[in-house]
Amino acid sequence: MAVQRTFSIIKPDAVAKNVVGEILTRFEKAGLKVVASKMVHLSEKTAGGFYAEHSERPFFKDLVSFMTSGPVVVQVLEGENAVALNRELMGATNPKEAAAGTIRADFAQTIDENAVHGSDSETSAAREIAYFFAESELCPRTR
Ligand code: IDP
Repeated sequence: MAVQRTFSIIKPDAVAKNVVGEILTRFEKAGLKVVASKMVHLSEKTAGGFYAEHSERPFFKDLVSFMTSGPVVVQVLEGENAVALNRELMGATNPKEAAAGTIRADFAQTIDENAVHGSDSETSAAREIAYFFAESELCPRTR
């Protein structure tokens, strides 16, 4: 399996709970390397644009409102099979259905405030990384 990059957001609920470090530790312990990271407070326009594919869904307004309710930490994770590995570490979208030991099972309670986002494919990852980071902000970890 080739080395991949994926995009991850630690959402406002997890930032407010002060578990940014614990979540990043899970990525690192699983072998994913952080190759870019920053804290941002999303505007409505940025959050709405990021979740544009959900714009017709009934939960869209609440999703944008939640994602702009406080700062998030966005990062690019690199490693073998990074897209699927990150999704596995995150757990199911609904924390109530997330497997024990996953980030959402341990740090989230509800589907609308579910601690983390992770790209669902390599194509989404490339689009999402470019949405938040300039190429010059990505630091290859070759050592
Ligand atoms: P994912 O984050 O696991 O990839 P998506 O289906 O892409 O899940 O949905 C994006 C985000 O929209 C979810 O993480 C969640 O915050 C929110 N969301 C998805 N489905 C619902 C729902 O049925 N009610 C409320 N919020 C939802």
